[in-house]
Amino acid sequence: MVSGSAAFRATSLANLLRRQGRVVLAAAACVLAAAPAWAHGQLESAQPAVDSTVSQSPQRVQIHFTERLEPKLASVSVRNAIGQRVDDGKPVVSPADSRILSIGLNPALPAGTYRVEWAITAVDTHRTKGQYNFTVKP
Ligand SMILES: [Cu+2]
Repeated sequence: MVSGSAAFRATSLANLLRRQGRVVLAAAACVLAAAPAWAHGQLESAQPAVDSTVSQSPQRVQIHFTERLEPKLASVSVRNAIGQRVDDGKPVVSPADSRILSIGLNPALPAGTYRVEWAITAVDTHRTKGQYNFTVKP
């Protein structure tokens, strides 16, 4: 026959194990969330290319990501050296390939360095962001 206190101890142990199980699960989730950057939507390539110099004003900035994007949660902006936006404010995720995000630019950008800032949520729900420059030098 199990005494009251033994039963209590057994219950406590079971609760402790359950709690530790949750801690282990939470830790595993953290490790997964902190998985290497390649597991999330990262910039794969861009036109104009990252840190490139182009001789003609581009009509659009187009970024290829490593993962498919949630179109409603994708943003990108392009600013000149004094922080003014030079894009049309309408980021587009390609209907044909949801890894491609683009935005139109003002016509005939003057010579200068432009900063592209992007923020996306991949279909795996992970949000990533980044920025890079390109230079127009006719
Ligand atoms: Cu991810």
